[in-house]
Amino acid sequence: MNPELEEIESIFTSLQTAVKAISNLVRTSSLKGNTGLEGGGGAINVQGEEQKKLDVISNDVLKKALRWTGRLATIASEEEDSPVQAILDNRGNPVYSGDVVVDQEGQYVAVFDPLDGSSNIDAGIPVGTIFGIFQQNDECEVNLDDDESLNEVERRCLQNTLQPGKNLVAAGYCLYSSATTLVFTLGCGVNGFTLDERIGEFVLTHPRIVIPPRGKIYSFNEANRWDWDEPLQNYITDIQQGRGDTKTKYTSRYIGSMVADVHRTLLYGGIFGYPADKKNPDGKLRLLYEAAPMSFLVEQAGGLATSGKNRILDIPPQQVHQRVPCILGSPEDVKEIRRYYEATTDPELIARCEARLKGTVAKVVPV
Ligand code: FDP
Repeated sequence: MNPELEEIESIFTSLQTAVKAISNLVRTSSLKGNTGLEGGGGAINVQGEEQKKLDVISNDVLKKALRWTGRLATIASEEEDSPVQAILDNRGNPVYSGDVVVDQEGQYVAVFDPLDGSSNIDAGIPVGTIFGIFQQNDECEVNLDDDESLNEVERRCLQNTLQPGKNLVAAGYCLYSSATTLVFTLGCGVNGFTLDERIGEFVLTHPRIVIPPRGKIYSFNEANRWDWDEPLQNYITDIQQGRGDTKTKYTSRYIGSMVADVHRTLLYGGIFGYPADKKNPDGKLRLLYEAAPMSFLVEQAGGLATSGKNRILDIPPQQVHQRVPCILGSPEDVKEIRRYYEATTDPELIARCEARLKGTVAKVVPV
């Protein structure tokens, strides 16, 4: 481990505690009545999506576990409207923003999707937790000048949070499936640990994960095919018909839970994506706490991650819940698909990609 990162050990200890608890909640949700929608369907998160009971519970579990690590300055989550931070009042007592207690002296920023793929949960399909950790960054280049509605704490909070994925110091996921598997990187390779339920501890089972250089599986929601950008439509047609670089026909696997689809891609190789489509020109996945941490991890395992024309890790987020098209996987497969995007002459697609990289794609909304 990078010696400078020893300090995040306490964050990882808390994360492990949280994902063990979430694993148990997922396994027992039917038995304990934790299936279904929060508030009988009345609970909607900031992105207008219905929240499952387990979305809300998992978010609470993570927040509670990360509280008092003494290392975190800010936390952002899919289930929080805005990043939360603690400040000290003039007597030195913590004043809480949201209901998260974090340390003013904390050096790190945690971003997470507590229960990714939760629309699958009641059918017992694998789901996961995604997380990323940044170092605090007050030098962030996000333009907040014209946003008078933000107070000083909110401004600082947002500046700390809105960092491109290349600034991540750690990232990973926990997959709740036939086994509970924690896969993470501290910026020098990727390791995977399986929860040994007999002793309640994670055991190193997948040391130094390296993604196969080339795969034969593609993983996209093909129902959206006719609304995708043309380069992607052409690429998928070619690999289906054995007209791609390998001259072999690819096969398709799509679970519809990002963590599960990425985990398979990491181990078996191939390509996973949630691209742009006509209705969603920025795709569906969230840049800050889904696409960026997963891209960081995949790159650390020797893979690549792109939004089509741009490296995901270079894209500066402008909003906490900003979406981004995301295609990642084996390096040879991603290089091949990138060629299709690079050859495009579609002015609208080119403009979209350029704007995203410049950080002009979305305006910061008041938190
Ligand atoms: P979910 O909505 O169930 O939380 O990020 C959201 C996500 O799942 C990903 O895990 C998954 O890859 C994707 O959405 C699936 O979306 P589609 O149902 O549109 O394929």
